[in-house]
Amino acid sequence: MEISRAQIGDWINGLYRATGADGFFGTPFFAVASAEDSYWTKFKSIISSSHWTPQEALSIKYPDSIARSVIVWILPINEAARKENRLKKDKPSVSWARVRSFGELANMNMRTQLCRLIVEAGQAAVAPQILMNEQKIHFKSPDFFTPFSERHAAFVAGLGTFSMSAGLITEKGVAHRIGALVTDIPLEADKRPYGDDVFAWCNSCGACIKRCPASAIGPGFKDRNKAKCAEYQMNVVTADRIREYGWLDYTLGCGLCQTAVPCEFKIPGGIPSLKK
Ligand code: B12
Ligand code: SF4
Ligand code: SF4
Repeated sequence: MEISRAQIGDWINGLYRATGADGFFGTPFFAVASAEDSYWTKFKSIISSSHWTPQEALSIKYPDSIARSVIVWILPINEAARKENRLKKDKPSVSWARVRSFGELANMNMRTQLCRLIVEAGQAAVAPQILMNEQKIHFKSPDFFTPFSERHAAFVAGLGTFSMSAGLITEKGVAHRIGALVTDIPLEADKRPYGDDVFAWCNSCGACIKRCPASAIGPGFKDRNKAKCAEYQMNVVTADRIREYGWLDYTLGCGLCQTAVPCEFKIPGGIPSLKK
């Protein structure tokens, strides 16, 4: 069976309901990047020489397959969780933290199941985030990068651009989670409506700087302090987690910079001028 783009869309929509992701997220949308896009090799110098190209990721499980496409989906965070988080000034709301902890489990199941459906239909597919978990690869201070950045994959697929807060601004805004997989299915790649402008959809309004309780965002992306953001989430947000949230083990997140900002659920208006 030849797997079409329409079939991929049907599977994503089906899994969105089957995994319970529909309890945490709005309707998903997806796009395709070519596995041969020149950005994948550029990321070896922009991010790290250890960042996987699609071929390197696919070869981990399927050494004889040729990577053709990277499928990337966006799960916009549901309005109720966004609304509740908008009111918060220090820590994430309970419903935002639920999305981070348990919505991401549904997203993990979407990654696993979509790969399984593709493999069952006779093609190869791997989800880099699952490979990283299997290999117990975790991000480390001070650079906080992993061997496959799903935000960068979404950028290459034409789904959105980076921003002052570091979040990826899509046509449905910055408050979302991402999933990605690499496959040997030859799908037509989507165009990037923003060309190569990495920060095109951020209007540099600075609202995210004011929202950040950890002072981890500055006017240029080099001013971002990932360690402050991570420490805030790991130490301050979780300090009284049983009483405030009621569950253990899973990350609670924060995301104040992704709510009550002009890019929360749309591309913000204004003229882009981010200091790079
Ligand atoms: C490590 C990590 C973190 C770390 C560090 C985050 C950070 N700021 O980099 C910590 C723990 C702090 C963190 C926090 C959060 N995270 Co996090 N995290 C990741 C993880 C696991 C890896 C990210 C990675 O490898 N990045 C690579 C580095 C290089 O990216 P970067 O430094 O941001 O990239 C910059 C440069 O490359 C620069 N750049 C410079 N030159 C060029 C040139 C070109 C051509 C390009 C394209 C870019 C570029 O642009 C980028 C933006 O400034 C991903 C999952 C994944 N596997 O992708 C999730 C992920 C990025 N996190 C996510 C989320 C939602 C969050 C939080 C909101 C927590 C929450 N859920 O409440 C916060 C938001 C923090 C923020 N301001 O963005 C989502 C992002 C979705 C979105 N809306 O953008 C992801 C994709 C998880 C997912 N699957 O959905 N996270
Ligand atoms: S709040 Fe403003 S400056 Fe920050 S990411 Fe959104 S559009 Fe860009
Ligand atoms: S997630 Fe929270 S701590 Fe991290 S940059 Fe955004 S607002 Fe700041």
